[in-house]
Amino acid sequence: MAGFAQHTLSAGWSFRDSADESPEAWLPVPTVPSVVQQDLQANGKLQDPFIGFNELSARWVNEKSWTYRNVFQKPDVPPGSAIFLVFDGLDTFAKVKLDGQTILESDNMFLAHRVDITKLLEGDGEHTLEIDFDCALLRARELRKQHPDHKWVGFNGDPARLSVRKAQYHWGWDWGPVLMTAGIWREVRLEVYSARISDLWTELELATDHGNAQVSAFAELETNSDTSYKATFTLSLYGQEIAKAVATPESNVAKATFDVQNPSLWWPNGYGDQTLYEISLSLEAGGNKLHQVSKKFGIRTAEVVQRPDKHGKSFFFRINGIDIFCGGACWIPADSLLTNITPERYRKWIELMAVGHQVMIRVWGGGIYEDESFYQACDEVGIMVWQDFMFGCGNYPTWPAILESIEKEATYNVRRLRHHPSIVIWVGNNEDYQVQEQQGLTYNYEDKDPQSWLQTDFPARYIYEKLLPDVVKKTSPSTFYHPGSPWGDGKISSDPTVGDMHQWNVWHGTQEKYQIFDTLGGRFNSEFGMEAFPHLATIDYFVENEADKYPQSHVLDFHNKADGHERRIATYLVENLRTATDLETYVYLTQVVQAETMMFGYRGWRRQWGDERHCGGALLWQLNDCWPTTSWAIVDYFLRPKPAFYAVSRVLRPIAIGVRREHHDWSVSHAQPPKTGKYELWVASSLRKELAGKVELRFISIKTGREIHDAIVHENVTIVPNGTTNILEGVLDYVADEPHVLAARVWVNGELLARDVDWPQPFKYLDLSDRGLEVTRISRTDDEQKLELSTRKPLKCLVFEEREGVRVSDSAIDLVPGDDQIVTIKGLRRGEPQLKYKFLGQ
Ligand code: BMA
Repeated sequence: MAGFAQHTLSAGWSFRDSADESPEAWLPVPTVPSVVQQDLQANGKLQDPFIGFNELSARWVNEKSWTYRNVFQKPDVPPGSAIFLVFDGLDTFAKVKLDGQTILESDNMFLAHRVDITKLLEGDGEHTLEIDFDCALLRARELRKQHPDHKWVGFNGDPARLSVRKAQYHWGWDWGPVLMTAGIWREVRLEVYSARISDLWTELELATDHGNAQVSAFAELETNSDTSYKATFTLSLYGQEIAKAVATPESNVAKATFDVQNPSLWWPNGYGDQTLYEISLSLEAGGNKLHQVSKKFGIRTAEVVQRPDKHGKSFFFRINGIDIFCGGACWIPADSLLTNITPERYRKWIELMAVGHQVMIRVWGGGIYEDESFYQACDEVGIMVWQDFMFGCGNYPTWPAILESIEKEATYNVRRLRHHPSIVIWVGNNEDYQVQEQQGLTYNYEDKDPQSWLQTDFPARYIYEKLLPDVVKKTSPSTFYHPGSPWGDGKISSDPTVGDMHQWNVWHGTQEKYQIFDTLGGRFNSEFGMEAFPHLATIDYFVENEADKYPQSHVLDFHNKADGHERRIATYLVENLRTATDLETYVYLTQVVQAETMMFGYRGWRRQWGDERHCGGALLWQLNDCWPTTSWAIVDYFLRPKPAFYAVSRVLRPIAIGVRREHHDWSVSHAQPPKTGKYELWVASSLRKELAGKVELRFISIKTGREIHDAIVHENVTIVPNGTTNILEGVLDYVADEPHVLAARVWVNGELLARDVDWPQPFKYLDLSDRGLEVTRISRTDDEQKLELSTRKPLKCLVFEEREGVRVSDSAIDLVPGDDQIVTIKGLRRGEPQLKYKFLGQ
């Protein structure tokens, strides 16, 4: 018997508009996987839709159907083997024909397919594969029309999208263009085999003392009943085999159990190693090796702790018995054209998170179940994944065929991803319960009969509270399932005492001041955000005319899809900063606002972690962009971090210090200065050891740079592990004092570990001219230099230019006299111009 062979069908494709049957209509496809917009661009039929207003001139593509064709040679098929055509993903309404015969029809882009084509390929030689992709935009509208009784409501994109199992952001979102892709978006190949390992997975039991782990390995096989097989499982660590077990498969299942003594555990970044074990299975018959499959997995436990406490009911993650404050970000697909994203680009995104001390990423429900390489990077770097199922911002329909498709989709994707130690939670949807609440759709928590939910005007409750949890329980039983983001045990989804919460009353909603962000949080803040412009270099990419490079230009507005963005950005700018009209300064100012907003949120929520896990984590909206745009992203489409990235990174360091004065709302008090006010100082630690530290607080005049009081120094402070140490409280005498900053630092064993500077608010009232900044290069090698920053007077938010290939160790820096800071710049070659920088009031 012959072994498993595969032939990727990436070359030799052509495509055409399905309606154009002329022979000249066929155009070459550079490579598959691809989507039609890419292929049209490659043929000069479409301009880069990310530039200028090109999105509009690409609209015609959205309304067409497309046909892809490949003529291939029949591969060698040894006797006893069958031949399968395998698709890892088709986007979306696809009819697949082989030599004119329909062999597959699919309407769900999140599914893979496998078709036995042995019979059809009986004749040798060439065969023609043709795939018609019907227009998803129009099909969605038809489906909607066919179901007039359903309430088609939601936010973002045409509500007809709810009828189609295709990435929902393709219909346009409040950060993304309408680009309806179509095509073979994941690998397609021929597989030839007599027997196959169709799945391989492990289930783990880790002893509470972590002294040993039982690893049960399972495999599902496709075999012939009249052959006897041998299945050999191998367990390895760092490429070395550590155990082996031979099993005789029974009814297409093989199983082995390993006892691993003193296992090396998988930990999130910053908490320990990201050890990955490898399980492989080799299938043999009659001395022939038929197929081999390997998977990497981690040994760890992951829990979501929900227990009653003084704040309500907790919601936090515990990994290997350690409570972990989940500072991180929400993730959207990294491109509107998904096939643009390479494994290297995924890797860069995930590595950037680790640099920023983030430990959790939330794969948001309006995108896709991500590529294998995304989760692999998360496993290796130690970023925990909060994985939504792909439903977002709508009232989803539940006719029988769509429910069946959803069940297949969920089962396929949970099976595909269940070995990744990074995935610690599956979540039913994004904000669909908010749609239910806002639209007054039926939801009676006490009604526990799933069939009855299907009869209501919110039938998708059946998906989130019956279908999906059943799939997770069956397929990945040790992974926690949560019905929605946000969701709070059937209470209103904005309840701050239970479950997770999306806090949009800064920016959207009531547009609260960002200075009070921490008071608006819940038990786990899985979304909150503030927009900022992307970097100038990114703007240069999509704004073609110099004349359009001003903050409110038509094309810049076009590259901001958020409702009311002008007035929201303007509100936060006008409330806080002296505004500007030149683009460069304007970009910078919006970024200062975003950095401050994120800092105020994270800093306070991390402090609350120490108060009985009042806040279990914070995932900002959003890490990334799918095209060059103004959005809530803290890193823009070209992976250029905005200042907020650095602000968040500082607040999430293993040891962080916080100092803040009481909020005084200047606008409601008619701009009268406060007469008095408290301040507080604390240290947050995510380390497992108790530490002894030294803490210092200085009071420095903004006008003169001199200290207006003696500094307060506390030697030998005990810093509690994995929590918050409240160190100081005091009262500021505003009448006697001149405007001053509170500058705090903490040292452990003589090493300066963290700083924080608290400023009087708002910045617009402060005179920040004449700061006396000095930037001195103190060392340089071929690709690294160190700059020393010093100042005569307190300075706010010094931001370095972001340049391709150049990394700065810190940016968005607050600097005070007597505390010089050193910044390392990597990747800047000799002879290249120095990085430009900007600070507030410059
Ligand atoms: C959240 C997300 C997205 C949206 C964002 C900004 O609620 O779930 O739907 O892009 O708000 O409005």
